[in-house]
Amino acid sequence: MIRQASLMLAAALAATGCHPSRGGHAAAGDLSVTHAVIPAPPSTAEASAFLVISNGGASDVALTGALTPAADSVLLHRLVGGLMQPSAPLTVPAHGFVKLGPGGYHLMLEGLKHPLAVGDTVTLALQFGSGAAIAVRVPVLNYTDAVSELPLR
Ligand SMILES: [Cu+2]
Repeated sequence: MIRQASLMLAAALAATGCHPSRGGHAAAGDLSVTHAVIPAPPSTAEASAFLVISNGGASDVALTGALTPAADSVLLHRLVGGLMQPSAPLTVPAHGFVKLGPGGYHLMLEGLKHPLAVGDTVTLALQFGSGAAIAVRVPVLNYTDAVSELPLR
């Protein structure tokens, strides 16, 4: 019976063209967040979050900020020449997407209220220039697992 159930699950997943993902996901209107992960940070003070934001609408939308109960603040950062820099609001193009991942943009959780470890879940509320907001529950995974949740491009 268990084997039959797992075969049925596999068939259902194949039918949706979707692989089981541990990354957090949520949507509001034309915007969706997928593949949201936090690599377990080596630091007790800060952590980075990776995710993909898709915009199904006809207008560009800017990611203007984010909040979490798990940290004092969340900043948009970009890696430039190996150094993290604060970034201006990030445009999610109409009918397009942006990926926040290693070597590029990421959300930086600064002033962690408590250390984050594998197995924890953090709620991130993303804020957009359109007034839209999306809250997504983001799992903390080890670095390799977190990065493997992200699409390759
Ligand atoms: Cu950073």
